[in-house]
Amino acid sequence: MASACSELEGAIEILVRNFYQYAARKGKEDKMNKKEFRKMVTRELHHVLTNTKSKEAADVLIKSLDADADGKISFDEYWTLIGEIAKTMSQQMAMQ
Ligand SMILES: [Ca+2]
Ligand SMILES: [Ca+2]
Repeated sequence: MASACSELEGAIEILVRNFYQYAARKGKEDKMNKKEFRKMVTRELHHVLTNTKSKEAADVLIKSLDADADGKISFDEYWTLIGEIAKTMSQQMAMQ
């Protein structure tokens, strides 16, 4: 895939890989528990999200994303966060 991969395809792959990289650390490999999610947010999203080091802020974020209320972040729920971040970036670009 590598050589035939466009920049956009590579970017999508990174987004997908990023989820599994953190989700696979403990327990269910296809779900991020609170700890895994906090680690991901702190390490990967500290430029676009505020308060990433705050446990409380992360818990609020998890609650707002956790559509099925199982206390864990599935890939779909993670994708909602990516979509929200992308939307914010798009609005910022439109204003420039
Ligand atoms: Ca997990
Ligand atoms: Ca969930």
